[in-house]
Amino acid sequence: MATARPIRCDRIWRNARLATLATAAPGLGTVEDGLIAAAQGRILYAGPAREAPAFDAAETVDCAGRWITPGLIDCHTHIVHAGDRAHEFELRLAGASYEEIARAGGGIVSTMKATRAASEADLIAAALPRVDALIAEGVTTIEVKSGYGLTADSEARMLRAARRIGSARDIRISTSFLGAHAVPPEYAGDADGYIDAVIAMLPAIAAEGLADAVDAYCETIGFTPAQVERLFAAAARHGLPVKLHAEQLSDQGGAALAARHGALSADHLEHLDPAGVKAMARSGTVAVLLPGAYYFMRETTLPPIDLMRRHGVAMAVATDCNPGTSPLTSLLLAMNMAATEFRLTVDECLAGVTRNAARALGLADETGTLEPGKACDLAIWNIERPAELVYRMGCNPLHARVRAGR
Ligand code: DI6
Ligand code: FE
Repeated sequence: MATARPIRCDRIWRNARLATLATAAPGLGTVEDGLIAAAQGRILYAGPAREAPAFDAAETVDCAGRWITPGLIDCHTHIVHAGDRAHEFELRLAGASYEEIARAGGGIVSTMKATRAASEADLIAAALPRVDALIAEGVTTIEVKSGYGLTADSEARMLRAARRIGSARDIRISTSFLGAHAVPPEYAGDADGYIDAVIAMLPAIAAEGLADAVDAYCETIGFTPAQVERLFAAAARHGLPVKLHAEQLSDQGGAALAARHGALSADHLEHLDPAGVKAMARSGTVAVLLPGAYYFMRETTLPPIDLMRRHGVAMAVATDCNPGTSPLTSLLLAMNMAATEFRLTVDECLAGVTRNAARALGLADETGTLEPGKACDLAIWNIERPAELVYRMGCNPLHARVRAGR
């Protein structure tokens, strides 16, 4: 019988242990003696070397037994913003409350002022060191929200800056319009009027393709479910998927509202109730856990992790990188916090920054697992076992990062 001709490809990674996170595989979908082949930036094969077809590769990389995971995905960040809130951090250490700080012009409003005063180039320059910190840990996709401009021009400028980061660095950027982050001073006391203004921002943002999703902050200090409902209906009219900051400080029924709108994700969820868990399970809405904000704000109410497990709600883990409640630029440390504070398992943490994070961004067909047809986004690690990626704090064992096969 004629032997099959070798399949031409651009690159092969061999002599590697794979954590494929493959959709149907149990646990991490590990492969002991694995091989990955890629062509034109896409994965052709990822699996046991002994079962691989013959490849004729332009380049072969011997991984010397190192582990390979999918490139990491940080699916919830406010990484584009100007200024910082280090002074507030000192005030809080000295005993000031958030209300006192907010009344003194601190909080989101202080970041809003700095962001409104920044040019697009300033915003990019301020974000790049934070983006580079994530890239250094093997991150290949970052979600970036607006939400510190709170006017049509400044929100669009934030989203343009986010898009341009995807050109300034070899990184996939997913953007979320978060005009409904806080009520700006010019609308003080008129949250409904401001939601009308946010809805009026959508046509231009959609026409320019600036947002991949629409997000909102459903909270006592944010927007009510009724206001979020109006925004989500408008997002649907513009064909934009939605996601929601929900149940961070109280139970507003935000997650159930998000689930009713088929939201990609509901995020934070410390105060999520059983009805919300069931609604998310039914709609397939991903639970994005943000342990950095829980830790930094010294929260004490844990998200209902075990209930979400029992109902099969997919859980993701992200940094929530923002200057007020989670100035965190390490997704590895976010995984350690998710395990240490929220008791996620190692497998759940790794799925939370790969396969489930991709789902939270509507990118499940594009990235997040080592499977044929997906982008060849890889992280290659100097570790003996995957648990090391969650166990250590402040250590980065990345050996190499591959984005779209390069
Ligand atoms: N939840 C948060 O924790 C941040 N935004 C949000 O919706 C806070 C943002 C800030 O304090 O700058
Ligand atoms: Fe957030």
